[in-house]
Amino acid sequence: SSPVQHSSAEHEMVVVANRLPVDSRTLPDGATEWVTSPGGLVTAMESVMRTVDSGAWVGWAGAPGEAPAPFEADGMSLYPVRLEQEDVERYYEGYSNATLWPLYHDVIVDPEFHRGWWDSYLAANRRFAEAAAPVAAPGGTIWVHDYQLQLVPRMIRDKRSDVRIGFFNHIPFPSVELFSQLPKRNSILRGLLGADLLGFQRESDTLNFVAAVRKLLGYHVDGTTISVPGIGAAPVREVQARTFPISIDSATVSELTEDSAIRARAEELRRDLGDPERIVLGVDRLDYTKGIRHRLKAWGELLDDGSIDPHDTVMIQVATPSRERVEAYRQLRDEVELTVGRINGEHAPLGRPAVSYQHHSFDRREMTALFMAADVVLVTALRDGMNLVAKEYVASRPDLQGVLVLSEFAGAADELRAAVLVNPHDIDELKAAILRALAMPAEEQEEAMRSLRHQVMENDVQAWAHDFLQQLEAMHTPAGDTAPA
Ligand code: ADQ
Repeated sequence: SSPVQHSSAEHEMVVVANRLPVDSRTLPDGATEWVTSPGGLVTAMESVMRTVDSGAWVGWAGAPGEAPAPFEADGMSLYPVRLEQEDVERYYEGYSNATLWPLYHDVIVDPEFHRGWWDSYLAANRRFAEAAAPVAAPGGTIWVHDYQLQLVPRMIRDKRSDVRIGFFNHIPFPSVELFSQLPKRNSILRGLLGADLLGFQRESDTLNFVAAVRKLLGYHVDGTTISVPGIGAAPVREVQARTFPISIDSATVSELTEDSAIRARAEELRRDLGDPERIVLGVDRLDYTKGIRHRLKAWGELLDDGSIDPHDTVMIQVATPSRERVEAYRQLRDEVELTVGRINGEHAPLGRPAVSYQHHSFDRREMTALFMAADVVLVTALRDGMNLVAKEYVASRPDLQGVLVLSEFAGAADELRAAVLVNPHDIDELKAAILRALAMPAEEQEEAMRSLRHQVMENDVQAWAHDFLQQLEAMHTPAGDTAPA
């Protein structure tokens, strides 16, 4: 790939994430075209990037091997990081998704520990840091995202003492007892503490992190201020750990519901399902943290004991393909598909499903139509940093109808108190919650949905990003005004 022109690459704001916000598409003539992937983070950063003169995004372009040369997209400079096939297997599928992911989600499946994976995580993190450090302007801001890149803040700090460094963890941070299992746990903590501001989804995550720092590193902690001792004669640095619950682009989602084609599609969806009285919907990446098995178990039992009549109530389960090369995900897919097959075999009326199972992706418009058609949405995560599906459903219901059943173990439960909150491990409780949601009178739905909407519309992803960056700005005056030679 062609080299980055460091001297000319001085960006006030640099985002570092595992993935770039674009996907490549090969055109008929063999050329590559880049298409923006409209994730929540991209949306959040768009509004931030508009307020700075020049923004950059550092990340992997999604294909192993040689990285494309830096390029411009949507008014941002994109700096692709190279990952070889072996890095993808060890750093990404291995240490990130088979070690950290299960451990940080309270060991729903056993985390795997392999020394080779750690070496690869370290090397890949270094590559991201080396790509990010030179592109920030003197005194600029670098915002690092998520569990794949926990060593990056410190690595950047070692090269650039003049920049502000923020880190946001999108997934939970586990209790110190669980975190202590992690080989190289102290390196992870020290890596994170290279940042000036560390953001977490819920208050309990922030407290867990601070407790781990206190217990495992023995650093002085005063509330959420952590004193990181300097090496040698270097002064003590103060690092803040705070809570910033992420959100969605609420207004855009809500406005989509006014689109007449999407409204028509919502009605058509119901007709296609045989015009049931009730539609119950689940939307998740096919991930063991999402509690899909628990949900199907509850649903199957409700059909078995006759509490739900499949002639008038249909469940749609959208399960986006995810991490299909990781063993636990293959196994989950098999189990989910077996269970759906069994439920349909036993309960589906001729010619229509009891559970309509969709193992593919939908675009935003189709997703909005689904939310508009759904009388009940089930979010039954066993552990989830936030869960944006819960917020998307609320934003899709300006009509103030529909019921959200929400797991206490999703970060969203801290804010969405008017949902029907459940412990998804308790199948009886989950069944009762589903029945309660299905029976909820319109006025009660309206009251709950009004309160939920107030929360989601007021606190959107733009506000989240601005809040984080404002606090980062406020807490740290960069040491020098010039980048090191
Ligand atoms: P995820 O684990 O991916 O995110 P979530 O917050 O629910 O979980 O976000 C999933 C997104 O993908 C939603 O916007 C949803 O609409 C979309 N999606 C799901 N299935 C889809 C499909 N079939 N087609 C199209 N879109 C689909 C991680 C953490 C979360 C945290 C987010 C953001 O695990 O806890 O909320 O990051 O920080």
